[in-house]
Amino acid sequence: MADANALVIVLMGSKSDWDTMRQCDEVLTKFDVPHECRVLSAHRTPKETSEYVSGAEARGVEVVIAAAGGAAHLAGVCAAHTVLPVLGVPMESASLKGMDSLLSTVQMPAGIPVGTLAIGPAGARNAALLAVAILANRRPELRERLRQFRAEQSAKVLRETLT
Ligand code: RP5
Repeated sequence: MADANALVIVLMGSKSDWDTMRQCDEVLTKFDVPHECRVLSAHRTPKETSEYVSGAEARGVEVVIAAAGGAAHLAGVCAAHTVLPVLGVPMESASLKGMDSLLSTVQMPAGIPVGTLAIGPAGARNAALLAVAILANRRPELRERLRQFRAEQSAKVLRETLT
């Protein structure tokens, strides 16, 4: 999914993360945010990861989203290679239910920040929404769409009935 005009790049450490991260892709698509999703691993493809992230700013990317599970250092590695905002999404893991991913992603030493979202699907969707909010700082039409999304979400909750 390459997009020469991508404003957001979505990286994941393995194709096994895609089932969760497709939700991030769906939200960005819903907001018509040009983006691309790619599998790159901090430990399996370290050189390609550093090259890809290092070149992101020059090609116009504004936000990096990185998802990984287990000893999840992908977001931290991305943050080490760019000054763009990096949002980390901890993947739910088989052995520790994502607590390993969460702690690996969130516990960045001072100086190289990673904005860490919730474990799993909620984190995947919220990473996209937070990326939209960041982009919306300089794009009034996107901010309006974000307001509309929130209003629709509220209306849906208020329509709920319990039978
Ligand atoms: C991490 O290891 C990936 O982000 C994935 O969540 C986890 C397991 O990867 P696979 O063994 O399924 O490829 O690097």
